[in-house]
Amino acid sequence: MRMNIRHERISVLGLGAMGRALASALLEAGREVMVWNRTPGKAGDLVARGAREASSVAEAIGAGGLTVVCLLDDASVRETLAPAAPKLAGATLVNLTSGSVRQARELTTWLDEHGARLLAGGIMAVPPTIGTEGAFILYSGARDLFDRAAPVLAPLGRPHWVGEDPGFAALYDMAALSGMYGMSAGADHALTLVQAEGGDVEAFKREVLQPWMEQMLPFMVPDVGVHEAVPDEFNPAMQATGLENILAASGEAGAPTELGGHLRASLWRMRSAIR
Ligand code: FVH
Repeated sequence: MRMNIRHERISVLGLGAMGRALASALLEAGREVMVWNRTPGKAGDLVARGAREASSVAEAIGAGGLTVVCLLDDASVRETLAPAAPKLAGATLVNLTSGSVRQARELTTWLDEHGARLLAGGIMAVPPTIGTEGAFILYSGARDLFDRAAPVLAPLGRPHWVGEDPGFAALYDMAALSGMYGMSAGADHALTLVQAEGGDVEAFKREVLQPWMEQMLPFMVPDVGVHEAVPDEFNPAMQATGLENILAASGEAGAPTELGGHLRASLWRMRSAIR
């Protein structure tokens, strides 16, 4: 059984945009890197920089260190690992493929049945920011595993453990993405509204929207559904009325009005609850 993580050695399964960025950052940090990708021909520059290319998944997993998995989705992870199942005993896998809470828990169980351990992950970065100061990676799973793996993985981005439950990295990853997409949707709606009324979209974006969003970020109400957590300065009636104004202005301009639907319901619910 390979129970010790050899800190200098790491395999990366998957050489898409993210897998290549991960392998590159690990090489940069002086790790001994082995790579594998379903479609050959993507390892060229990494090999030129010192990576070794595995001819099979089993070879990459058997190389002796951590195996980072970064594929398209859970189905591709299962498809990739299944043929190597007999070789999994004693291996430690770090799955940085995006997926759901249930998928992370089920993968942990499946690996456990094959004598392998999983540290589940969620990447809070994009390929060009891997290894840069702002990048961080969520991990969940056994704390001892995280403590041993974190120094090996640190060159990818600040390691941040979010709990023993293997599903929690996926949970926080998805929730954070939801917040990001909400902001993007809000920004997109704002620009649509300005454009619909003939405003200068570029100037609005640069001079108003961006500084406004930056100023407001620290004041975002984390969960408008949790009534006990409503801060004093957050008056739900005022917020709900403000949102109604935005929706009315959008309707007048012919811009979409669906965006605030979920928030509108939450705000009015909150208003009734604290009346
Ligand atoms: N790129 C990003 O900005 C985000 C940032 C946050 C985290 N995500 C997640 O990272 C996973 C990989 O994303 P990616 O950007 O590397 O994705 P692609 O460039 O499309 O590469 C996909 C790799 O997956 C391989 N693959 C696909 N299907 C299979 C399969 N059935 N069996 C084996 N491998 C498979 C693919 O191989 P190939 O097509 O070259 O043969 C690529 O290596 C992802 O979960 C993001 O959500 C990235």
